[in-house]
Amino acid sequence: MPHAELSELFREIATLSTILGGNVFAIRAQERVATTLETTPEDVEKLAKEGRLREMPGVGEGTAKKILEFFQTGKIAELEELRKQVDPAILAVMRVPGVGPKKAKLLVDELGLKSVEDLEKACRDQRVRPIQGMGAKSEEKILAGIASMRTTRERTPLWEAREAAEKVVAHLRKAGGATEAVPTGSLRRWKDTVRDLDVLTLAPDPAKLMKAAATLPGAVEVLAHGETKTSVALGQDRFQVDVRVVPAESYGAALQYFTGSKEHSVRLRERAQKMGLTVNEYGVFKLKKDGTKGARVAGETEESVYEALGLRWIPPELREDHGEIDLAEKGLPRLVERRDIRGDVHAHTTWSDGTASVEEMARAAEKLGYEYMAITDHSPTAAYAGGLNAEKLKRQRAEIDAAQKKVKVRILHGTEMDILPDGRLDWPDKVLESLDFVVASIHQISRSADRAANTLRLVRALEHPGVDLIGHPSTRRLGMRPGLDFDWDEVFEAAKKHGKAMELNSSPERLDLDEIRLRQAKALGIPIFIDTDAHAPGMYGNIEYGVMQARRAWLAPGDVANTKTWKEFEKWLKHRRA
Ligand code: DGT
Ligand code: CA
Ligand code: CA
Ligand code: ZN
Repeated sequence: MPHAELSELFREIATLSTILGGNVFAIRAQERVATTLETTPEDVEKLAKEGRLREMPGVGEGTAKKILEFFQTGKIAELEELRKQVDPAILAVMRVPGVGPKKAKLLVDELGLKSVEDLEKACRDQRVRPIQGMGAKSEEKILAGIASMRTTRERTPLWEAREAAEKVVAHLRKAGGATEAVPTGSLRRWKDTVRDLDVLTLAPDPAKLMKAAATLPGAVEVLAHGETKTSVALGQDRFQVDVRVVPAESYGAALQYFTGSKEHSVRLRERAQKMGLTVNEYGVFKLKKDGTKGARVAGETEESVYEALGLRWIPPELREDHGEIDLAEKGLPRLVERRDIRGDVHAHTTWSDGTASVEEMARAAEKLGYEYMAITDHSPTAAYAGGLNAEKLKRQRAEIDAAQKKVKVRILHGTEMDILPDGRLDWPDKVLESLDFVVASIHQISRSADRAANTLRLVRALEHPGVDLIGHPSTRRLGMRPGLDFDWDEVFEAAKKHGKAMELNSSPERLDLDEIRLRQAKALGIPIFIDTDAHAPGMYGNIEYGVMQARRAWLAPGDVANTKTWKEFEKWLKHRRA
């Protein structure tokens, strides 16, 4: 099994050695090791433990030592040393397509570049062509490379941004000495996708913090570098990270300001004005008669900022100017919380494309304190996902009965059944009647189908008495493809008419229904199940994403069907089936 991380480290050794003019044969050897690690069928860590690393092609004594070092310490000292010796500007310039390590070093050395922007300017000013081996053509090519590298996707899925943020925060604490480092902006507000990452920090040595920000691992370009703000582009996608450092006394005000949303903050400032106050990222201040700023009244904590404006603290996920500010005078309505969730009704096992058994999934649900859970493996048409046939479904029931004897959590035997392109269902009625819970989902996507056909597909499924819940209704995959085009009014009307529920699929790749549709469904009184579509026990934890999105849509516990106790839920199911 390939070891991607180690492979990348060896590739980095080769690249850095090339820049530093290392021995060509030694460099080739490192590259070979990188390729081996990238493609090996062996478990490298196991080989290391058993002292068998040298059985891998191209791995000699020196390499084996480095691999062992990596497993023991998490790093390779030689690589750390090389990283120190190489000018980060060279690494940044190397990310321009068509610019290799040697050319990057030449350009940086000859032109004193600090960033890709400097290189861009040098090309425009025709300062590259006089360099030995370069010409007018080279300038053109470099400019084209820079342009292509700047065309990136607009928004990044929240889960990816959160993963990046975790690394950024760890680096700023470790290398920058940050005492506080928190992601703000849309990420803190749990928006399903974010444009960029805004990190706010406190640090005893702000210059050191800014330097750490400029040298974030994976940074391909430093976009801005100042005393209080540094911005970099990370990775191939050039995901932008803005890092700010503020004085401790304005931390709360800055946290509020950079969390936004802009609309929320604008509304907050209007309120301040009426109270004879003014708010900015440094604090809340008295407003003097002549309109200038007077004494500071709050700012150290976020709570103090809201308090100075006569408000209770507002959770970030609600800060979108949807009426939260006026309500926060007296207290916001009680919205759904993680602890309200009493069961997860969408999960897969090894019977189809999950990684764990029925019992393992049930135990994981039980550990979360759930009263009930449903096993919903795929139906026959979903062959690519190991869809079950009727015979297997029967055997699965036996396994569920056996598992039920060992756990307290109530296990429902369900299915996630494909809704076929014409709206027919993948299981015959007789099978549906034998199941405890039926999720119906669209998986095969036909881009040629139009809005009317898509709508009919869902409406037909909603009309069928055997269906309880529509899974990931829009079919969107964040950062990959938008949802299908539906007439949502018609879809929700059918759900309402037939007493069906709609899913908020908490898989961070989906988060489907989205906020807007959730509000629409809530207004119509359509029950929403927040579930995870877990394919492994650890994935039940994704419920947090769903709950936060539900809160952004202002769903209360009563709007969410799986806040019901098992008794209530059982009644609901019986009533539906009667
Ligand atoms: P996005 O587009 O996903 O990055 O969304 P945000 O909300 O993270 O937006 P961003 O990164 O432009 O700014 C972060 C926060 O900083 C924003 O939520 C509020 C604050 N902010 C930025 N620019 C302005 C501005 O011009 N006026 C106000 N009032 N606030 C701003
Ligand atoms: Ca942002
Ligand atoms: Ca920003
Ligand atoms: Zn599923």
